Amino acid sequence: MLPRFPEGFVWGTATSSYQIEGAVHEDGRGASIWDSFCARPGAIRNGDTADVACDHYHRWPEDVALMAGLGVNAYRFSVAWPRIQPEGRGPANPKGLDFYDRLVDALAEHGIAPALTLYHWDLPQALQDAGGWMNRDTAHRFAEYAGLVADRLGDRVPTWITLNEPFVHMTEGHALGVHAPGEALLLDALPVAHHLLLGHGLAVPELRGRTSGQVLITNNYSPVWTATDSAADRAAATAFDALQNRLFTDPVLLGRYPDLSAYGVDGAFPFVQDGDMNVIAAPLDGLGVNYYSPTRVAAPNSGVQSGGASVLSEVEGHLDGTGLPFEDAPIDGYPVTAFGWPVVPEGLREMLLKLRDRYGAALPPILVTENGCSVRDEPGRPDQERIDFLDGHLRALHQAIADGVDVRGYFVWSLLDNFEWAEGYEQRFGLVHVDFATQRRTPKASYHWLRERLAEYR
Ligand code: PNW
Repeated sequence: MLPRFPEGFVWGTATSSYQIEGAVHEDGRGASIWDSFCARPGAIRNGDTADVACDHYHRWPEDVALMAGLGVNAYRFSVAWPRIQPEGRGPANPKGLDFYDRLVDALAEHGIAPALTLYHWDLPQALQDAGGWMNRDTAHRFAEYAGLVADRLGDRVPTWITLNEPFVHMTEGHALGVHAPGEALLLDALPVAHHLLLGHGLAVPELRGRTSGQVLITNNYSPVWTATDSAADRAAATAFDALQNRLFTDPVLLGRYPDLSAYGVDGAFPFVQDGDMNVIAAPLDGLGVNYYSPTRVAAPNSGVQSGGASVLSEVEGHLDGTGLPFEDAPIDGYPVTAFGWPVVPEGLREMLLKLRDRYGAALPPILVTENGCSVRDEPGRPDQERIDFLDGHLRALHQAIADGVDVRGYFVWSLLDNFEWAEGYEQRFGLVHVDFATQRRTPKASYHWLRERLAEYR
């Protein structure tokens, strides 16, 4: 039996538009950068695309019923910007809004509170053609889009998340080129970080004017461990921590960029204009925390074997010779997921305590907006690994709450097996199995386990 969580705790599952919806040509949806990226030969494992994905665009009533059966009281999903503004600008496409309108109402009928993410990486291709997030104008386009969505749904959505994991979007999409839009700019991608943050900051007042819901940003966090206690390895860990855990949080909570001098960046960013940092630091009602695993780093050229679990290890080959001030180091002694990510439940508690210690009174209440693991899909393989993962992380989370961290909710990534970006359909994160040939959904053992746990709270 799990320890008891506070009264009113938010329990949910999470998904994102591009990973589940499919129906990429329907009801006036425009192209997104992920449609283009998937069409690049070799970009996605097995040549998979998300043209159909989980066909959630048509099967959403069944998916809502699955959540109702699970007993969650919240659902985190994202809106596909190209459904709302097919060209990334101009008036809203009513059919695009209608889809989310119906979804939100159906959720309400089952007592499931929507947590709406405005941007989970699916930029309209038309905006990419105009420079994408390298172009400052995209930040203004994002704020306009946020207003259009809130015009329609502001009265019924209690939780708004501006951006999902801008760190991964910047790094994998714009610095390393393994995600859409497939740009490999390395540190020259820094303007992307600023324009994403500016878009977030500009969107906040647009939302405030149209909803009384809470407004958050979601970042992915990873406690950074140092390979050894040497001064060089500790410096490497500090440098990576600034990138992974601070670049998208310090500006939002403290109104300034972290020290990036280890990267040869002096902080006089030419792309920062007067007043930007005030816009970016608009007060928030909460912070979304996605947690998967810790990262272990060493000083560059220390010859350590890769094998950690992070943006870093996933793209290790891309880092050779880049002159970055850190190197990925393996984390041994823990079970690993199908992705190869080590399972370190206490890392969630460690990260939450670090956030509290680092930001103190500037840290708003936390929602854990993603946590979960991929398990190999083998006939007869029990889903015990996911059960153990969730059980361990929920215990660590409970401990962090007992330590005094103000955590208000927890969302499992993910409701369904889905399109796992560059990994295609091979990595299965779902509580519910999806047979992509037939679209048949089958709840896994972890779904039933979580349903029983949630029933204990009712
Ligand atoms: C998140 N890392 O991405 C995303 O928000 C989801 O869309 C995704 O499906 C999920 O996690 C599982 O991957 C991440 O390398 C991508 O540390 C990479 C990392 C972490 C999160």
